[in-house]
Amino acid sequence: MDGRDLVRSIKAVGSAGAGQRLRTVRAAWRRRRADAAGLPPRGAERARVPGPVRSAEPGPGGGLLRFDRTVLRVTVAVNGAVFWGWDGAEAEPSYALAGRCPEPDPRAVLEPDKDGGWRVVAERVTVVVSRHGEVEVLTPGGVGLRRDLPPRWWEPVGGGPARWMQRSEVAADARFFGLGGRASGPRLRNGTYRLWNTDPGGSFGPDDDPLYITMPVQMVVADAATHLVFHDTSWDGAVTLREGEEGAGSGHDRAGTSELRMEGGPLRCWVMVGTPARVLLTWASLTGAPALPPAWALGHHHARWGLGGEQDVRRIVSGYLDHDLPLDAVHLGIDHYDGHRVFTVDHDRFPKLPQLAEELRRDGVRLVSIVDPAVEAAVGNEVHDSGVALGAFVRDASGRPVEGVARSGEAVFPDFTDARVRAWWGALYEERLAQGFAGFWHDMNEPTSFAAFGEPTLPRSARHDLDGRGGDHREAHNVYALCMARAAYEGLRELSPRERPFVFSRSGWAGLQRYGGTWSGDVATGWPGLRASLSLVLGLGLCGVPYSGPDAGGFDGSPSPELYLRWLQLGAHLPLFRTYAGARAGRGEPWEFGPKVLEHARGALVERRRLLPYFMTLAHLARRTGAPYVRPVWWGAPEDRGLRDCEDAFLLGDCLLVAPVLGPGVDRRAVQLPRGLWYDTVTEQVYEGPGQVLVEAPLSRVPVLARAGAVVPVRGQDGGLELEVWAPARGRTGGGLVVPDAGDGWDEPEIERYVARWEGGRVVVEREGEGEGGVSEPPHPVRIRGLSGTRGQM
Ligand code: NBV
Repeated sequence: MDGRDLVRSIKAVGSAGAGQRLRTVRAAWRRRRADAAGLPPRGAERARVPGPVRSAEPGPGGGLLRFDRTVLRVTVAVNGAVFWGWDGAEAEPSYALAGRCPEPDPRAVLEPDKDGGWRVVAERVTVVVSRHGEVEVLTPGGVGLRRDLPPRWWEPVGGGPARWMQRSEVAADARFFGLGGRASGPRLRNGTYRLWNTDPGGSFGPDDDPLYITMPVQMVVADAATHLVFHDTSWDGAVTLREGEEGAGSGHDRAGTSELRMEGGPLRCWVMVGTPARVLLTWASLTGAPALPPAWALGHHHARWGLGGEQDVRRIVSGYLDHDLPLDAVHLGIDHYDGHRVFTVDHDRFPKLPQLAEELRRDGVRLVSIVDPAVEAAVGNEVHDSGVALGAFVRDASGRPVEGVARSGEAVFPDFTDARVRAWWGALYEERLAQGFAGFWHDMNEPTSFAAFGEPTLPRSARHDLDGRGGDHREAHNVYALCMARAAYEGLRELSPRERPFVFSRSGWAGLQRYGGTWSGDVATGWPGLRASLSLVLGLGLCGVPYSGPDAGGFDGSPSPELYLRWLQLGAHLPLFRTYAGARAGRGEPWEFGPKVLEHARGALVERRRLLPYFMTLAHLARRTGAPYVRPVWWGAPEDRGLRDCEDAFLLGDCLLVAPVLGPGVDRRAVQLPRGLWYDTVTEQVYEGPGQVLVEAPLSRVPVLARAGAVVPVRGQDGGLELEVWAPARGRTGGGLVVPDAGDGWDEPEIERYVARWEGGRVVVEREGEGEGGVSEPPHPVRIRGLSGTRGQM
């Protein structure tokens, strides 16, 4: 075990009682024994490289290249993405892909290239394979974006999965993003990033890596183009990144490098090229559209570990009402379970949960339930017994259910990679719906099993169904939570067909967005934690998971009033907006931090409610286009290198730029602006980008700037939809999309398109595509802002 594992286990187990501690010692031994018996030792290995190419076999969208010691399949799909798989690997089966793999592009043809190599020329990308198996991806204009050197394999002499390594080079100016949720980003610095979903145990800060969601998805942003590369294998691995260096005109640039080492699994990858928006559109067409949350899930949530009981929930809700603070959901954690057992209720403390849920719903507040995958291993526990009858739990190599440890004690773990188990588990949410819960918070699903030493998860030798293929935990681990989310999503679709499922999950993998979102997990209370929580949201969005947000206030401590407020102000501008109170902290309610914080927190909460139609529009656009709500400031101008390195601000959709305060004692801050005119949404001062400007950031708010010409749908005083339109620059037009949403259900709303332009001395806003001349009066009240035109300090 490495030092980090030890620290993790001590942190995770530290607070437990003597009985639990003993269980974790026993479980750690069991785990070790299971792996010793169930996993053959690695032994001697044979190294292999492709060798020279021998022949080519053109096929739809590309073809097969036969090398001395391997076969390479290259295919360009109709969505413009390129797939290649070594050793003949095909794109399916895959846990990342949504449904069927896209058809090959019939126009893309394999043809001979120079020096005995081959190439496939397609509309958006050219792929060149050298005769020794180097694979290069170029823009249609012929600029190189990525060069993969011939891969290497190490095969156990006695048979078994081969380890492999793929080294790639990217442009000297390229920057790396993604790899799932990383706390030190969003720009990924030089270093090694492990690909193994991990509960850091206790809380984490910017230096902790890996965390709950890892995925072999890199977004690489360079002057020539942006590309996303996905190595479709769920095995344990690590990526070492090194940014390149430019030789300042000397012509001696050093390329950036990425070196991926995997413990097993197919060596196959997808690459998509274009603008960031185009790349994520292609990615979403491959891995699935992000699930649409119900409107209430875009409101304000409050969670507390250590809830007393129903009275405590009522106290929280009336606290919000009495202080005139918007609240949309309260989350019940493991302490509402009976003895920490999933799908149960502690009836002493929550005697009438369905009634409570009903009452709260009348006040517009939903209840969200935590759901842990671990099932107490006790005969008489209904979930356990029905699971045993089905053979639902993960087994060891000798066929016995693997016993780990969870809060409830000794526990077994459903094998979500088995379709029958997913159906059984999904049906269990009926009990939750009957209790009145409207949403689901998946926790501990890396999966975490407490252990006194070693990794706090299942043994690597544990057997999984892997949808009929059969395999072990080395392959199933990283997709465990993804499959759990699928089970919940599909179960809820059946149980409650008229409602949009609301599921968010601590762990996950590529494709998680199909079923729901995620949150920061146990981010450490402190300013570094606040910064880390923004990094996670940005990075996950670039990997195709657009719905996430931090636990405002942090997981493990009592934030200072200032930190709490700044975190809340950040959260108010992120998709999942949840305040959180840890087990040993205060209650994390806005009125706990004094009258000044209360007043400013109210400002942030009210503003979030006002922006709800905008968030809903962004949710619809994410579903249709894969574009995250929260985007790095370089989103529309990835070639602007100054923006590429900016990590302390973000774009919220096309209209707003949010510059959160990430440190103490701040009352103004520098903001890196993309090109164009931007209005401070409070003072209406106007700034011109590109460039850096200084804006006011008093304790009462974080700076939010609106792009000139933006049409922002907001909630008016009467609750109806209004258009807040920011005057376009003189001589220019503006506009935007609005998606009016019914709040829940599956009716497809019509997308409204608006255009804003100057007519004489006034700004006119029209709806496009309707009425005479193809335009009509907007069906919503319009408020024009930014007419004063005062120039801000540059
Ligand atoms: O359910 C308790 C906590 C939860 O509040 C938190 O959000 C999770 O990330 N949970 C972790 C379990 C912690 C067990 C040590």
